[in-house]
Amino acid sequence: MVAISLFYELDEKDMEFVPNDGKEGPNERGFLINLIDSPGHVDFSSEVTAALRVTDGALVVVDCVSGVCVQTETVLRQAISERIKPVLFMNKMDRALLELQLEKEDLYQNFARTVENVNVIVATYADEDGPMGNIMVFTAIMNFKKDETTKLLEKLEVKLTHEEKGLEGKPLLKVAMRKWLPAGEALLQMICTHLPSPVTAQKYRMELLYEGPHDDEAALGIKNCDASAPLMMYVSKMVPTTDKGRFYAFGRVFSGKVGTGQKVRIMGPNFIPGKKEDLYVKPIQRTILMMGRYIEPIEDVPCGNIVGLVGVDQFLVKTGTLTTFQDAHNLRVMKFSVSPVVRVAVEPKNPSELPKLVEGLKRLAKSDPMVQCIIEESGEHIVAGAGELHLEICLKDLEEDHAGIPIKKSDPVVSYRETVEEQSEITCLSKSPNKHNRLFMRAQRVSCVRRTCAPSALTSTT
Ligand SMILES: Nc1nc2c(ncn2[C@@H]2O[C@H](COP(=O)(O)OP(=O)(O)OP(=O)(O)O)[C@@H](O)[C@H]2O)c(=O)[nH]1
Ligand SMILES: [Mg+2]
Repeated sequence: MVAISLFYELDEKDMEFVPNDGKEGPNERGFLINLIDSPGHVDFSSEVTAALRVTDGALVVVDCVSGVCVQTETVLRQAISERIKPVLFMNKMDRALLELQLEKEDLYQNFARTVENVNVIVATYADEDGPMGNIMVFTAIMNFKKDETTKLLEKLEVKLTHEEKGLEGKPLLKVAMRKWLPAGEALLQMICTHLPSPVTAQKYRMELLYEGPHDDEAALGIKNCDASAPLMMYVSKMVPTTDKGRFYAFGRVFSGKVGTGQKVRIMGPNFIPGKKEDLYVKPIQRTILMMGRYIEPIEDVPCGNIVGLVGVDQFLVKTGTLTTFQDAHNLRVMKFSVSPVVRVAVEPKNPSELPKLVEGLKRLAKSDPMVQCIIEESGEHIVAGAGELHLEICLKDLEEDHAGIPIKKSDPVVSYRETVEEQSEITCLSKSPNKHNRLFMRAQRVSCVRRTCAPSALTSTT
């Protein structure tokens, strides 16, 4: 995960597209954008969950050659269930043009299909009248014909230098695209005009985020994104620091302000209001801003922003709520779309290094939102991850980084946690992508003696 904070100023003429937050007077043209990059592979979708919790909008990038894939659907579903507004960005236009050599019409159909597929997913998972109901989709579409290039470029008011006019093919396309639709510019404009500000988003996100009564001081502070209300912050991820074995507690301030030296209540996921379990009251050692690979110290950070905290990692395992409000309840724990079902037993190659392994496992557990490090009754140390790739990366980190010792690993084992108990009551229907085939499906229990094909499927062509 990489986070960065950017400042962007919209042109005066673009300001009319920015919805007003209900504030008096004209909107300001400057925008502070907190950007978090998360991996796309399904094994790491817990990283997506952790990033979604602390943002209000999602920039979903779809490669226009591959189109909408399973993972696009997963990410969109996750975003919508957290009431995160998605916008679509299609990239790799150049590949569609240069490698696939698609004709105008095919190209258009290709792009239109991606947009349609995304809209179908959004319509499937969003409430009719909820805040996700009306999604703006921004697409950059272009149809190029080599012979018409000059005319087209004139029309688009793309001015080329004398040297650039001599280019052709891919280099020319690159220059023209950069001038016509510079990706960075287009992205930032889209973010500023279509994604909600924290003031807008927290109004409808509070009821999903807060476990306590929806009218207490914390709830109102979150709902109104009020910097003068008590602090409510959610830590969604522990980010390793350069100081070996230590982590920044990374999260979002939803209400009030967090600052260096401030005394806060640190509440883990098992905290119950009124009890002392999973609760620490400690000062914040330092607050920092994540700037890609670098960090910058910052005195305090008001609600609506993401921040890293130094010194909190000792009191939280992976996630938690920080507050200055005595009666605050927890911010709701994140709901992951994957579970740690692939398990491997680990032991040190050299038995005397067991303490290092145990310490390493603790660090590994902290560093990843999903991974579980368990000690079985037999004394075996188990590492459980969301998939084989996820486990492989975790074990590599454990060996090279967290424990720093050679490790023996068993083969991965998948524990099945779900099964079909009885025949399903309803038949589900699905259509193939070209909509010509209908698939009807019912689940039923597989008998132990007779191994039949479990889901009975029936296909008909319409
Ligand atoms: N031709 C072409 N290649 C692109 C374009 N955009 C990105 N790429 C290439 O696609 C590859 C993958 O890009 P990444 O940014 O790593 O993709 P990602 O989605 O972040 O991947 P993960 O983080 O692993 O999920 C890189 O080699 C990029 O250079 C584009 O518009 N055209
Ligand atoms: Mg990436």
